[in-house]
Amino acid sequence: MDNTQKEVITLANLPVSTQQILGTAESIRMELMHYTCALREVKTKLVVLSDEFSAQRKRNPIEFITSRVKTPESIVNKLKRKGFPLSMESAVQNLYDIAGVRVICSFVDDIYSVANMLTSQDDVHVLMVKDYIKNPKPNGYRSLHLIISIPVFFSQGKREMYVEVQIRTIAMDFWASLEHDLKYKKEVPDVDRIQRELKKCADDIAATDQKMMRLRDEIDSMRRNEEIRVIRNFPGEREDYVI
Ligand code: 0O2
Repeated sequence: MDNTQKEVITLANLPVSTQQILGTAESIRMELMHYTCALREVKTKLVVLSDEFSAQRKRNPIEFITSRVKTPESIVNKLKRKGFPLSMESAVQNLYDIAGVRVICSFVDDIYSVANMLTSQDDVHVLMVKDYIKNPKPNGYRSLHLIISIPVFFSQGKREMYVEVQIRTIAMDFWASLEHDLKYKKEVPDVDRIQRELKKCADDIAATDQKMMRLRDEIDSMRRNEEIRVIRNFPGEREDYVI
């Protein structure tokens, strides 16, 4: 069963209360389809940027990309939590993370390179930037969050769609997954100690991320010196190489 089939079945089983708030299963499916298309556009932009970056610098800044459209239940919960009117129109107007893309980078500086490359495109409008790397959350959470809007062209015309882009390293993502699981586990004994230890792990991970970047720079510099040495000693061998 593919994801589209799963989505149709899930929507068919929507609780009556969710349908009363957001509309019929069919209208919800149509509305969320627009967000799926917005995700496709943003993912394509990211893949293109990653391909170009890899060709220029001979390494890939993006390890992988995941994405999701919020479920109808999660949309309703967020509207309630934030005190917004309960309707699909209100969700479209007030919730900026119905479509979410998560970009996992190799190194911390890649996060900012990817963010700059994406947000400097003239059809990408930046609404909000939350830098939880420079300003981590008290629990230790680190990630760069962008709320952007991009135009998506449908048969009835162009629509500006909001997408939340979360960009972080593999290590930050590993930490966030574990911490996220803990939030949903109601009966955790000694939760204070676990939160303290998670905070300590988050700080260790941040220090390791910095160290990995320094090591990468050292390796790059050794590689460059070796290439210069080869060109000097064997000029004819590397005619194609430009320093
Ligand atoms: P999901 O299931 O990931 O979509 P909010 O937290 O939504 O009330 P805001 O300002 O919309 O407030 O969100 P913010 O701070 O930009 O964070 C939004 C998303 O970032 C969250 O989505 C999480 O995915 C992630 N996030 C933020 N803080 C933490 C954290 O402390 N730990 C972890 N693991 N993830 C975090 P949702 O909507 O919570 O859920």
